[in-house]
Amino acid sequence: MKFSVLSSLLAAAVSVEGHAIFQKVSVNGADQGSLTALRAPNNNNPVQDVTSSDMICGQSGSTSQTVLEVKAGDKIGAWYQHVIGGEQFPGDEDNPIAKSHKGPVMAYLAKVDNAASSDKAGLKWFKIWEDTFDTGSRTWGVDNLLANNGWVYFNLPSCVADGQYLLRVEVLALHSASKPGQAQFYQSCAQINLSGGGSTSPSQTVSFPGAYSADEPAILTSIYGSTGAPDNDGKPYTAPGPSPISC
Ligand SMILES: *[C@@H]1O[C@H](CO)[C@@H](O)[C@H](O)[C@H]1NC(C)=O
Ligand SMILES: [Cu+2]
Repeated sequence: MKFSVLSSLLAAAVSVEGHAIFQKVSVNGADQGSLTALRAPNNNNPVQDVTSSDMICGQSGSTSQTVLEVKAGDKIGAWYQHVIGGEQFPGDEDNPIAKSHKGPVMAYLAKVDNAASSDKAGLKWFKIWEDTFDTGSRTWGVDNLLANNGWVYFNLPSCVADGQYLLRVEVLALHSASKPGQAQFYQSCAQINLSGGGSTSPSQTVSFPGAYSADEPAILTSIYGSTGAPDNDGKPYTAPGPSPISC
């Protein structure tokens, strides 16, 4: 029947687009509300060109006027969901992100003059946290995001200098990454004003775009082991970009 062929094609088309958007922040468990303090894309399509300026905070979408007041060491939550608001439809199995989308989750900071208005281009980024791949349990950062209903948690470093920053949180989905240009990057930036910090201004920084290359082993890679499972064959995985700073 033509109709059932068409509907199964449509179902397949929807299921391969199990993308996601970082759309909400929490500070020490306090949910700040949809898109508050965020520069976020307004659709859930991934960035796949590592040379694109969309690598910074995602495709251009909304920019909040809010800057969050945070303290060094605060526990930050970044909430990913399939579309803005959560599920695309009731019972959406690709919420918060399609289960196929294995890969690391990372967080970076860049100092800015004014978190609400400074240009996102030309900043000096340093990594503060990453959740990559655990060889023991064979689970990815994205598996922890899935287990927490889309929330990713990390602490702000205790030692960085006070001031305003963009906080970039990134999911790198590697399910199709064995082909060039098929790794999927999902990121937004939160606007923060940090106080109670230390004196560290990391000197080793990277640029976005620029930090990543399309053909580096962290990005052009097959995560499927000999059984076909997305378990990196039990081998360690090193995320792209620098190592997180330590305080
Ligand atoms: C950032 O936080 C500091 C310390 O609380 C405060 O003095 C300053 O006014 C804040 N800056 C902005 C732009 O909110
Ligand atoms: Cu996707």
